[in-house]
Amino acid sequence: MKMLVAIISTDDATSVIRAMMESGFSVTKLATTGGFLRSGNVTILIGLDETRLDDAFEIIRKHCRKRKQIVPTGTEVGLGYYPTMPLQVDVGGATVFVLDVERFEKL
Ligand code: 2BA
Repeated sequence: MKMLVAIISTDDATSVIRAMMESGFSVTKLATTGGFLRSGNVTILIGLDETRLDDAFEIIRKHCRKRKQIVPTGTEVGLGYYPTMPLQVDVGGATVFVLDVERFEKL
């Protein structure tokens, strides 16, 4: 068994989670905050059989669009850095980790 941890944009979360549920995945949604932009994103946890990893990746690819975001001057990003010019960053897509699950039980 694997644990898929995906950090996705809040804007994409509803459609990703709906598609995951329709495909039979169990999903836990966490409200999280990115360290750089300090704005909300969503982390989803999905425990799944290894054979279904490709299905899950396909859903994430289909529903998570990459987009540009402008960070205005005077906004704190990273470790106390305030850009003096508007900063363009890529957001969206997804950051995905796949972890081995040592043991899984529902008690
Ligand atoms: P944030 O840390 O808020 O980062 C948002 C986006 O800002 C990043 O998108 C990246 O395009 C940009 N960015 C991040 N650090 C930067 C820097 N030092 N200089 C310039 N631009 C920078 P993504 O890379 O797609 O990451 C989206 C979110 O995924 C991140 O939000 C963070 O919450 C999470 N994340 C990304 N990589 C991670 C990792 N290795 N471990 C844990 N969380 C991660």
